[in-house]
Amino acid sequence: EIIVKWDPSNSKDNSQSGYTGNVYLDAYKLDGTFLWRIDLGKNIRAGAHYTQFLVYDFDGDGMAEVVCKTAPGTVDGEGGFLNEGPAATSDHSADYRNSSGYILTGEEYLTVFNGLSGAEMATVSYVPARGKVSDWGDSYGNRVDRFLAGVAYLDGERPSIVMARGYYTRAVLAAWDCRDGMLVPRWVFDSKDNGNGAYAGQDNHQLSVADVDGDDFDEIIYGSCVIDHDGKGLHSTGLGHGDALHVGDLVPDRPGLEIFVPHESGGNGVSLRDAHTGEIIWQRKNSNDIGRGLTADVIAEYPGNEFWASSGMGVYNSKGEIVGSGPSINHVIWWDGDLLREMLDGT
Ligand SMILES: [Ca+2]
Ligand SMILES: [Ca+2]
Ligand SMILES: [Ca+2]
Ligand SMILES: [Ca+2]
Repeated sequence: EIIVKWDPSNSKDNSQSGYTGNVYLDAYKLDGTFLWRIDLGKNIRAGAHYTQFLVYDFDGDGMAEVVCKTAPGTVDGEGGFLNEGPAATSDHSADYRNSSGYILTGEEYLTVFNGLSGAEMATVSYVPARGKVSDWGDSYGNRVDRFLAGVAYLDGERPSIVMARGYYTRAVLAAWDCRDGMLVPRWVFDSKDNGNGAYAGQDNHQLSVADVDGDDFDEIIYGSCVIDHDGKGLHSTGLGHGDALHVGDLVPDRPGLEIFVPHESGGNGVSLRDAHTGEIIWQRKNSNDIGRGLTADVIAEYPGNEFWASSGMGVYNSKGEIVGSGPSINHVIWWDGDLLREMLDGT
């Protein structure tokens, strides 16, 4: 099966005001047969940063569930309004959109849906609540609604749901397990909590999941910081927000995994760091917003991966030495059957 998120043609980036149409999640068989539609309703805005949905077998029954943020007015795949947990008392006719099209009031939920039918299984209040909009970096509603999500084996055996809010300032990650038709909280990490200040403002437009310390439990790579499997901070470099990140055994002759991030500000350029300790292996500074960065093994004569980024930053080998310039920066692919990768762009 395939799950498709339909954004309306008037979908908006968070930075742009205006009303948007409804967002749908549709399920199809691979032969195109339509299975069900979830209509997120008028109180979920359409745009790239609002709906991060996960499709995975979280409860271990052999079939995938669908998890995403929902609101009063959301209709499940069987055609009914949400009615579990806090949604049992929702006013589904409420319209929380303000005159600029932002949704800065009203209840926010997290719902798990049955993958076979699209039926609501469980709904809980979204963690964290939006609280004061300006706590997230602005008062008009851009940064409060930056959401990320991922699947992680936090206990080393079964998959957990990780839902996150905020990355320019305050950052909160909430881990949930789906057990016996319920959403069970596992932990919450909040950069506002005592001792977590170094973790504010460090995240990217995405997160990654990897076991960076080799204990068989997954960690969350949250841009320039990493959250341990138990919901505690593991490290933060303080190099701040970036638009891309890559984690893996990028430098094979060095033990463990490495993380490559291009950074947006502070002249921080690009950094390669130890994924466990956060130790900077090398950094190349640049005064620009480095909006693109990519890594892959593309040159055989240098061991391991090469690294490149926008603003004319060139291609570096794993030691951080310049070895080339200018390939495209969006995607790489194994195209011609050897172990070196090729560029994929403009698709
Ligand atoms: Ca399942
Ligand atoms: Ca681990
Ligand atoms: Ca390595
Ligand atoms: Ca290489």
